[in-house]
Amino acid sequence: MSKIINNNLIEINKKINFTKLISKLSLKEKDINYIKSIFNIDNIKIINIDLLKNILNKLNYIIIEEFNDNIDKLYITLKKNNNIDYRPPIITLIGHVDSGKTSILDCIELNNSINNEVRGITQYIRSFKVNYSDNKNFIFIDTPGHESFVNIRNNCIKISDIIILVISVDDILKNNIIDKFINEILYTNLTFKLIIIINKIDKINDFNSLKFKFENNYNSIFKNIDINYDILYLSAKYKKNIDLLINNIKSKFNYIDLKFSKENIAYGIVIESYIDKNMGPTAKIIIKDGTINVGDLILFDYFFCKLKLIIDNNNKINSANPLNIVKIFGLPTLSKIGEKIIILNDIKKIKNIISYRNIIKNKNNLYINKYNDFLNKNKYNLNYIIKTNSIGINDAILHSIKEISNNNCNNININILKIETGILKKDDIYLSLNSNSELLLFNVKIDLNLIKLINNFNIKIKSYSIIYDLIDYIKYSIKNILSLEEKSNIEGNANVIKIFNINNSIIIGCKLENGVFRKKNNIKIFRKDILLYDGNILSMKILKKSVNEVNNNTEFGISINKNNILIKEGDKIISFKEINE
Ligand SMILES: Nc1nc2c(ncn2[C@@H]2O[C@H](COP(=O)(O)OP(=O)(O)OP(=O)(O)O)[C@@H](O)[C@H]2O)c(=O)[nH]1
Ligand SMILES: [Mg+2]
Repeated sequence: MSKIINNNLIEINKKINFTKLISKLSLKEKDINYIKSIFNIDNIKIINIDLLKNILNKLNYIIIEEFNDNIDKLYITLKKNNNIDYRPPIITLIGHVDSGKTSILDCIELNNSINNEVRGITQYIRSFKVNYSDNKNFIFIDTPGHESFVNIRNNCIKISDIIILVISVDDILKNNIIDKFINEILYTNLTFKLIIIINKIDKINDFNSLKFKFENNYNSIFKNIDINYDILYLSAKYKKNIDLLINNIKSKFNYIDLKFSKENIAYGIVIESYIDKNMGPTAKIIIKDGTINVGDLILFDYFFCKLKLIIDNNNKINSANPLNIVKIFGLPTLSKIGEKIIILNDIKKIKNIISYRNIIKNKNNLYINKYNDFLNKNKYNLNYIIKTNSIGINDAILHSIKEISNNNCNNININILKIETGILKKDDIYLSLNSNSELLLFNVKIDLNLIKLINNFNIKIKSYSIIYDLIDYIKYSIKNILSLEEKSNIEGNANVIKIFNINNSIIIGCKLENGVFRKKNNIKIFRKDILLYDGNILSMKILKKSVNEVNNNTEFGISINKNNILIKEGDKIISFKEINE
């Protein structure tokens, strides 16, 4: 159903009842007559979207059909001038982990930024502008190769004029890897020029046979999808054929639409997002059209701000256009990488759009929550609170976790209670305690004051500087639970609700959640994936009566002979059939 969100924001479906629409919009008689005369419609009730769009555009209404495409549509609707200036092309390098993307860009940028990265893995987007003497400027974007960063990569691909797919000689016959990246490109952008780089040619002796193998393989694929591309053979290590690459890029200038107008409504994309020590939430942006000025109102996905400061290469500037990559300040919160931004100096319009987006988001969240409730029954929960130093990392982590959840865990819930960029706070520790969650830190330091708190509460906390290690840890935790389930004939699981330490034994008050507990069972006691106890049950009682078996969600007590002070309320006990049974 189409609906009017408010007076000038309309959510429309495929067909819309025109009479109803204009009555709801309370258009003036003269406007209705105008519409009818222009579009030659008289008695029409249902009109199609395209016609409606034309009509409403003429009346200065904003039409939002698809949530994700708003900015594009707004831009097209509001764009005024024909493009007259030239902007630098945006060139994005994509390719498998370790194919050499960063090394190639290092050769181009001539500063060895690879040394600044932990183990040389790109975990953030890097973008920079190169000026050549013949006034041909390029904007390069380096993307990470790991699967987790697919969303960020897609956002970069979307705005690129030239895409460089880097393939290492080690991977040239790994069709699954190459296909994956080709698909990523093809599904997200259809108006780009493609360059394929085979990198690390210094590693092979028989160059001709390599060339033959690769080209034979991939010519056939590209023939079917009707895409032009050039293949260049490089060695970033020995800086071989870098000039060939630059010339190849320059040769493509004439075939790309690089025009923009400084007068147009400005729109662009967030390429980096982080918290600046002095200025707070900050975004690095690439502008695709128009001019942004200090004081402009800039719309992000769910918030807007007045631009306080624009910095280009450490210099304060008052306005920027597609010739600059700039940092902007004054944001109330962090934006997502890849988020599209638009300058709309109309606070009413901006608020309308944000409220519309929130309506849609809440609607979606409601469904997601319901779905999660449905899925959550009888499952193991792995709860995490994640703090990072970059919003791009958050996206990548969430993406990976989604993949893991889809593929690996039948009855394990990975619950991310919070994923946030910023320092570790007391609140995070309390949340971890109350929700039985593990704290995962990515490039976030722990303040000395908090260490005592963490130790006191026995909070499980892990620090990472490599995203893949963090993801591997989550995978490992899942594997632990799965392997337990598969191998060990689980009979039941219970929660620890109270602990009594008596002499040399420990009595654990439990509540059975699923299955049965038998006195002869072996049990394992876990806190998340950490094994605290593995052994047998000494005695089992319901109230004061000894029993051999417990079932039906009963509360019961067991004693074990080890005074394990680690066990506490909230831990999980799993009972297993005896091995020789
Ligand atoms: N032999 C050889 N090694 C290279 C070449 N180019 C890069 N390498 C090495 O390959 C490794 C990975 O290079 P990177 O440039 O970090 O690869 P990347 O594609 O940016 O990797 P991610 O950012 O993780 O996706 C490093 O150890 C480089 O020194 C080359 O032309 N020849
Ligand atoms: Mg890299």
